Amino acid sequence: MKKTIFAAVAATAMVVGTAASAATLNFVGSGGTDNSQVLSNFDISGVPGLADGTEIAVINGADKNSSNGLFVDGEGEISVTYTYLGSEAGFDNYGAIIGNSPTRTFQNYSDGFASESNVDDVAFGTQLAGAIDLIFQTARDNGPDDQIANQGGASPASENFAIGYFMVNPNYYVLMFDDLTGSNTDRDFDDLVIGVQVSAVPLPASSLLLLAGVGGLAAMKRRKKA
Ligand SMILES: [Ca+2]
Ligand SMILES: [Ca+2]
Ligand SMILES: [Ca+2]
Repeated sequence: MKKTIFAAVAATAMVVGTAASAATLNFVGSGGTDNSQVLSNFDISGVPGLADGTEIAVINGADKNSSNGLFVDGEGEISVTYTYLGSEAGFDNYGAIIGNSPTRTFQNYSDGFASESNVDDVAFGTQLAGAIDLIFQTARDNGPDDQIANQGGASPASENFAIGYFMVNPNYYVLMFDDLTGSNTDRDFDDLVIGVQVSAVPLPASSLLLLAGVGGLAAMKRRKKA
């Protein structure tokens, strides 16, 4: 009887683990005015395949809409790991994961925010299938910060702001913020660079606890018998 229950729990846990095993990233960039660009003056090293001459996907703040951006596909809760990869910028830039609080998760430390707390090189989150929750912002001394979000919307809605997207593999993309063009044009996409990695959430903690509980009960019964 107990063996049957244990086997059923173990089988359920395996099914849950299998169902959550696929999590992939998918970039959508339809309708943009500058859908791609070949990198030049890119000064962040260490990302395989990403260097001057690499063609990246691009969306700017003037043609952004909520159907574009980087999306994650998968079943149930999906783990997302955000990694700060570098920055070359004259402005104070930061990247924020919308679901996190406080919001300034990554920054380029150029000045002003050096004392900001809760800023780190790696951040972890979980989410359901849908748009990745990342925004890039340029801090201003006066007025609201200018920003562009992965999942749609830029403020102001200007081509001054753009995000570059580069696929390392179907589970890992690099998102590259370009903070200003116009009179300061460089479009080098290295003003704040964040890696986004997704994976299925491993065997749910609740299933592991259940297994441990069943095991513990069995052990207790054995001890009582002894
Ligand atoms: Ca550069
Ligand atoms: Ca730039
Ligand atoms: Ca730059």
